[in-house]
Amino acid sequence: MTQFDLTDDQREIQDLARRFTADAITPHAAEWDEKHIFPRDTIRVAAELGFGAIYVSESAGGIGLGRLEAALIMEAMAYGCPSTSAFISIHNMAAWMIDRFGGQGVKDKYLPSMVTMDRMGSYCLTEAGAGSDAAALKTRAVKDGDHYVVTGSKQFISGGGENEVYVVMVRTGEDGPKGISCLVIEKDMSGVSFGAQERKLGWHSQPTAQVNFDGVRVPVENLVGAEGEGFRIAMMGLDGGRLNIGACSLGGAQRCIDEAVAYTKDRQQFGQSIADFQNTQFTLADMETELQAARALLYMAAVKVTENAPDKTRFAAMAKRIATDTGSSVADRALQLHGGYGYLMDYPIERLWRDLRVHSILEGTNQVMRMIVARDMLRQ
Ligand code: FAD
Ligand code: 2MC
Repeated sequence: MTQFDLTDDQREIQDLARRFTADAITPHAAEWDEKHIFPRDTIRVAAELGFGAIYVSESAGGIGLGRLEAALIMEAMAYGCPSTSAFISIHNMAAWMIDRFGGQGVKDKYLPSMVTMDRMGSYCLTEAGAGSDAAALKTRAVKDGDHYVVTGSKQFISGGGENEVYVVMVRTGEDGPKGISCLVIEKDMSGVSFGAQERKLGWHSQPTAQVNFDGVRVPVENLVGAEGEGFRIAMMGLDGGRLNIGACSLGGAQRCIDEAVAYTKDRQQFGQSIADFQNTQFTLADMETELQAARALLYMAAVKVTENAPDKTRFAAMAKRIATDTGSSVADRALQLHGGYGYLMDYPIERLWRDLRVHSILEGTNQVMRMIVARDMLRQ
């Protein structure tokens, strides 16, 4: 084993995730996409393997692995369905925030059922007026005895309307990042309501909706971290979330490459297989080279986040940016190599193309990723 290889344990978890994907995800993903089916039962089976709490501590019921292992799992599941894999990633992010920063009360209340994914978790940062400028959020939580009273609205929430647990960034103090806190809010609390399901280009196997809070009374015990720490907690959650979204692009793009290799060997034009054209070969070679380069950076960034390295945020941002842009570009070239058939739903490429597209936008746009990288470079 060299320093660039996965360990035996990492290969084992990767194999487990690949087998699960081949059995339970890949055969169904096209139908989930076409009919907009949210595969709750399959997701619960993923949780039985520990994939609902990959980096939640073992003491809280998670499997306590690192971020590289999480990336391997997300990448493997995205080979079958990037949308479902990303949904599980967001749940992991929400569960980790509770485990890492919550008090014993909030952990005991939510983590056992989140680990099994009997209750699924959403991450609520974005608002209509606060997207890239997340610290401008306005959802307000005002203390009233042993409760916070929460009023406001979160936009684009993955799992919105379906999930049971919402990890919500709210304003408890001054304007800007220092006035933000993190609260766990339940679907069934009085005053919680949801917008209509959004109609999207991709990510059809998971719901997305606005989440509204109208005077919701939330026990003070549901505060995660101290008042004013919410923005930092949200950003630390995203360091890992961004790796996972990048890994979802790697997995989806790998599938595109494998499909393109098989298709171009099989498809005959001008009396030969289209894989015999140098254009096809150079295109495949570039797809493979660029994806491997993105994967190498993402795995390195994942190790840095596990080890809490000082430059982990910069590396997570670089990795998210390159993995998601490369993933989409690989999917696009795979579609081109399939010709007209790539555009049809009979082949998986168009679904993967649609699913990967949003990865350059959410969990921080790729412009925001560049902002994070450049700010860190110029700070030094
Ligand atoms: P804007 O911030 O309005 O950006 C518009 C454009 O301006 C972008 O190209 C952006 O890069 C650019 N831009 C903005 N500021 C700058 C700048 N300073 N410099 C250069 N360019 C800039 N959010 C959650 O909290 N939880 C979720 O579960 C969640 N799930 C999502 C699921 C889906 C399907 C989608 C589409 C979004 C989801 N989001 C979620 C929201 C997502 O994180 C935001 O859409 C994203 O952060 C961008 O915010 P915005 O859409 O308001 O775009
Ligand atoms: N880890 C720890 N702390 C962090 C951090 C990180 N990764 N990033 C920022 N902070 C701290 C930072 O150190 C600062 O604290 P202090 O003043 O004590 O030094 C504080 O947080 C404020 O940070 P900034 O000054 O950088 O805040 P600013 O408002 O300038 O912008 C920016 C930060 C643009 C990076 C942030 O708003 C951002 O990431 N925007 C994109 C929003 C986003 O990613 N949304 C995703 C929603 S989730 C989603 O899409 C899903 C699908 C789930």
